[in-house]
Amino acid sequence: ETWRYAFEEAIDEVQGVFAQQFQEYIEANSDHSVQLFPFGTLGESDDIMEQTQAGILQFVNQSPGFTGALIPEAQVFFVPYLLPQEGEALNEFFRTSVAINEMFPELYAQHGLELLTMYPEGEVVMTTKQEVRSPADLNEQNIRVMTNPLLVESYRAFGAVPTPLPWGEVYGGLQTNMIQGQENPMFFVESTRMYEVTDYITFTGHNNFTTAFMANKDFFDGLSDDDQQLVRDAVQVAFDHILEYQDGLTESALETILESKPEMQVVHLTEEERQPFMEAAASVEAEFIRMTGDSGEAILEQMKADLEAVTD
Ligand code: 6CS
Repeated sequence: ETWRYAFEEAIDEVQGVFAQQFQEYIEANSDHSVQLFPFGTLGESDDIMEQTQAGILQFVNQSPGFTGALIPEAQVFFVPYLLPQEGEALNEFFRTSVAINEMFPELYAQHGLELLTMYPEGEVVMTTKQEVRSPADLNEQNIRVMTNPLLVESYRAFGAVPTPLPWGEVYGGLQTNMIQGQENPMFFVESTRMYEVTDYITFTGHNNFTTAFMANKDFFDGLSDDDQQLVRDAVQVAFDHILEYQDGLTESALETILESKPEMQVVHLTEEERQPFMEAAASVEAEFIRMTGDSGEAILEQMKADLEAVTD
């Protein structure tokens, strides 16, 4: 049997590396084959999610940045300064989190999706046309965000004019100055050449980029026990590989950017400069609870407990 698997990035970007590892494991350990559909081959992120829910695709990688409209609780990943940016504690959090490994699968299941894993894609940085040292610097700047109501709320709280757009419109939007900035992990800033159309990279420390890998639930439930185990084993192998693969990736991507564009300005906000952004985060957390009620609050509390367990 051939399984169809779409993701939101190119074949050599993080989601593509994960997908290739999954494919390799499945094909080496069974008679199944996996057909991979990188970004652009089947449409935008929302399109590949619809195709998976409809059963046209068996597997999809979609970041919570686009799942927020479908599963409001998934927006928890956009409460600023909740997750550590990178590092062993963050990896351990993804491995052990009760919120991720037990609570979220139930929510995804309500939408016909078998959540198989979530994994980090690196510290989120802002890339902008103007220097950003404070929320005041973002005033009247159109900053592109993924189509996620809470992420919109974050950038509003950060002082910007948030502009939700699908990925395919970002490079052109920066080129034509419709938007003046965006946020993404460094590897993606490099691979998609965001640095060509922005002049500043700012480490604000407000987040890590989280993504999620899932299957169509009817398809998954219909698999034999052996095939379900095969899929889970492949996910485990790909998960371990993708964490190892990303070790040092932010740094090496930044080096590549600076080789291509030495005049790119790189700003690390100081603790003091981060303060107003951290203060803005409190209102975003309150908004998350307002949007998602008891269910969201329970997830948020569990995530905090999960984080505490790995940072002690
Ligand atoms: O910003 C985005 O829309 C994209 N960013 C990453 C790192 N992966 C996929 C997503 O579409």
